[in-house]
Parts: sequence; structure tokens; C-alpha cells
Amino acid sequence: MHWPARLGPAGNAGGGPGNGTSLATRTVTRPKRPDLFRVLLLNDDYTPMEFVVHVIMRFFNRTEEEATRIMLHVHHHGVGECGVYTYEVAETKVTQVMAYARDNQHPLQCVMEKK
Ligand code: TYC
Repeated sequence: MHWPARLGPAGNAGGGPGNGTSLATRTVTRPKRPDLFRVLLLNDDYTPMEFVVHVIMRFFNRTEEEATRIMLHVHHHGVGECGVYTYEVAETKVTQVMAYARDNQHPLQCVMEKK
């Protein structure tokens, strides 16, 4: 990212037009990268594989091939990542998946963790 040349590395305006000998400063606030959160599915012994694939396609916008790969990873390793999102989006995904699994009487669990 390139700031205007008249701005110092601290982000405070130094000299330059309009700033003269004034004591006033302007502060450049750099946009901070937002915290990111992984949304994970957990394995269980009861949720059908085809339901998990359907969930991953529906809520995480994955192709059937990607969803199958993720489902099998969870099946074999116990946990797997479906996507990475900002806090509010991740929280919404978790809430939607948990509600959908419960509505369909499956014990599928979905959680989020900070990256
Ligand atoms: N282990 C489940 C089965 O054998 C399939 C499954 C995969 C369940 C992933 C949950 O997150 C999960 N039917």
C-alpha cells in the first residue's frame, strides 16, 4: 500500500502544503485486517455422508467434488475446515448449519475458531 509521499511512516502529516509551521497534525488511520475465523465440521457416527455433502454445498458454496473431499476429511480425521470468514459471517454459518442439522434430526456439529 502506498501513502502520499508527504506523510511520514508514522502516518502523521509532517510539512507540506497547508501544514506549514502549524502544530496541528492529521492522523492517517490504516485499515486493519479483520480477524478471520475457520468454520469447522465435526465428525459423528450418525449423520449420513450425503447430508454432510449437501450441507457443505448449500452453506459453504462448494462444488460436489469439494464438498465430498471435505466430508471425507472430517470422516477420517474428526474435524475439517469448510471455509474462513470474518466473525459475523462465520457465526451466521455456524448458526445456520446447526439449525439445519437439528431440523433434519442429525447430530452434526459445526463450530468456529479464530485463525
Ligand atoms: N461419520 C459419518 C458416517 O459414517 C459421516 C460424517 C462425515 C458425519 C462428516 C459428520 O461432519 C461429518 N455416516
